[in-house]
Amino acid sequence: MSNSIVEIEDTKCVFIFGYNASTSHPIVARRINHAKQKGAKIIVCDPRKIETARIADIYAPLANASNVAFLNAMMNVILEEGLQDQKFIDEHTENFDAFREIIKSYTPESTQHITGIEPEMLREIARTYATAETATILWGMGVCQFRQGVETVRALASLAMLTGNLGKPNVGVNPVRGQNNVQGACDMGALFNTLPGYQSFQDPETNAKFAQAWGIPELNKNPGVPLSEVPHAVKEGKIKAFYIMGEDTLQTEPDINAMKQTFKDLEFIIVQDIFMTQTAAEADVILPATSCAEHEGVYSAADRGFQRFYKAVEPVGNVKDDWVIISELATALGYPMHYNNTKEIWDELRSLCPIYKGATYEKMEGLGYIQWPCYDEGPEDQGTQYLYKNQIFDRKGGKAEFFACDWEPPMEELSEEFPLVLSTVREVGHYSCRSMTGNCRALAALADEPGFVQMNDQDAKELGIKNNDLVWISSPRGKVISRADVSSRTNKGACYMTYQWWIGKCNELTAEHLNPGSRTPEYKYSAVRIDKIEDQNWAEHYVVTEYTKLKTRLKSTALVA
Ligand SMILES: Nc1nc2c(c(=O)[nH]1)N[C@H]1C(S)=C(S)[C@@H](COP(=O)(O)OP(=O)(O)OC[C@H]3O[C@@H](n4cnc5c(=O)[nH]c(N)nc54)[C@H](O)[C@@H]3O)O[C@H]1N2
Ligand SMILES: Nc1nc2c(c(=O)[nH]1)N[C@H]1C(S)=C(S)[C@@H](COP(=O)(O)OP(=O)(O)OC[C@H]3O[C@@H](n4cnc5c(=O)[nH]c(N)nc54)[C@H](O)[C@@H]3O)O[C@H]1N2
Ligand SMILES: [Mo]
Repeated sequence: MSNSIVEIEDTKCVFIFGYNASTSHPIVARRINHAKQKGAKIIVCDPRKIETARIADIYAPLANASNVAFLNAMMNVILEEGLQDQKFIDEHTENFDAFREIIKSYTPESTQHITGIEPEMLREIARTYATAETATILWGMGVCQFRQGVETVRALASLAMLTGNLGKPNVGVNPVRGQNNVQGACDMGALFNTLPGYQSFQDPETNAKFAQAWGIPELNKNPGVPLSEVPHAVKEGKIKAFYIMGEDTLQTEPDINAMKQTFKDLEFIIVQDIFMTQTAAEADVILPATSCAEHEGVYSAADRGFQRFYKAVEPVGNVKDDWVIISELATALGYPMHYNNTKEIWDELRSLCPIYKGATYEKMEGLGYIQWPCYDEGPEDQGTQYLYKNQIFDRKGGKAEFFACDWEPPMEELSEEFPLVLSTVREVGHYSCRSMTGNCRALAALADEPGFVQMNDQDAKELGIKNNDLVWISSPRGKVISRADVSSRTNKGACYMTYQWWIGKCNELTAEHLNPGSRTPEYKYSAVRIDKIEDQNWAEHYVVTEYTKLKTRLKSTALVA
């Protein structure tokens, strides 16, 4: 995020694009509510009428997978009506003319057949965002989980640049990242192509710095394999073993039936987790780790903020902290790795990464919150609340680069056999692969297998499906059972499943269609069909039987392990 979560409250316009805060991040949703109370305009662009849409000044139910067309049209209006910040554009940006050339043809009228949005509403949105004294953009997986995910992010950045909404408080481009520490995983270099602190192992000086600290001649200069390309590398025989740490691959990766084949082709699988998951049940070796309540460390929040967390309870059983397991494994492999505590690891990190250097354990003591970059160890440097101060950007010459591209349709096409869009999303009561929340009795009592498929009431009526009926959902890749959640809050022609369910597992339906830049799968667009089940008693019984079988299998595997 360029700016901070606390700043959301003090902006004059919150532009929410493909992000469902009240479900995914309730504490961010509170900030949005406070902004509304303080008089900010709220704009929501989402094909579903999400909670925040109810308090929005303007709610645009844009068509699934129309993001780039929508944003191009919005920027077209801003330019057409002269609402841009020309001074900012002239002084702090590049590539404006080429950008303008592409945007020119995307009028609200010419894009309506793609976005489904009335031209007058689109104009109103453009005016509201562009004329606000300060405006912030919040986005989420409704942007990233598309073939044009990277392009949409760049379009959103261009929108902020066009209106000068960067480099000051209460504005900015703000991807409100998913998990409590997904930002941290990236900050620490848990990516296939960077070192900690977003440094390049291909840069000779950086490479030498790390090699010296770790006592080796040189770091491998070749990038690794991105997670979503592992199945291909396995198929080609380039990967034979898979060490999975804190991921339930057989639940959360797309096209699970293909992934099951990948697991068969692998010679050796290690899983390091805190629960017996479907993935762990397939492992040759399980390394049981402590949970977040049983260890301490540092998280990075979505707005670059480091915060320490502390051990709350003593671990039970034969479990170790993740960092201890990694150290012992490295040592067993012939590279002696030893740390006495997490502070030693953190201090090593700080010594190697200039942007984290000043974020000491002392500053983060208690509820201390230090946002990177924080260069200086002295007490004056308390980190960076917002990026690009004085409109100086992280490119050579310090100018931001405009970007525009043409809208492209999603990778999968609807057909007579599979006429509905399936978009997969989150629900408030369960978390990702559900290993944690599914093992919590109170939460399971609120919602349980096989989960729900949200569908539009008119679509349901045409199919003869009633609210709470069990139904079959099929795609070219698989078929699963789910329970219909019928309402008018979802758009006609689309349905929505959450990816938490083990029996109603939507990833049997999704495809491994990747955005070429980020390698993120197009989880938000698959072609499916929904079929009514005549014998509901049989279906209820089927769900209970399958769920019991799965739980029994996981339990007995855990006992053997
Ligand atoms: N309770 C709970 N909270 C969670 C999680 C969880 O599993 N459970 N998961 C966490 C994780 S890992 C993440 S990444 C975050 C994600 O949090 P969010 O980004 O909120 O994720 P989603 O609900 O997947 O998608 C956001 C919205 O995108 C909309 N959308 C779908 N298609 C389009 C489109 O074409 N255009 C636009 N503009 N919008 C579209 C969907 O309707 C949805 O409301 O949540 C985190 N928080
Ligand atoms: N169809 C569809 N699929 C999706 C998505 C979608 O929108 N639609 N969203 C995608 C996104 S954004 C994400 S982030 C992924 C999330 O997918 P995953 O990363 O697979 O799911 P999580 O539930 O976050 O947790 C992974 C595992 O970490 C374990 N764990 C928890 N704490 C610890 C710990 O301290 N140490 C260790 N070693 N393990 C621990 C949990 O028990 C769990 O098994 O799913 C992706 N899959
Ligand atoms: Mo995520």
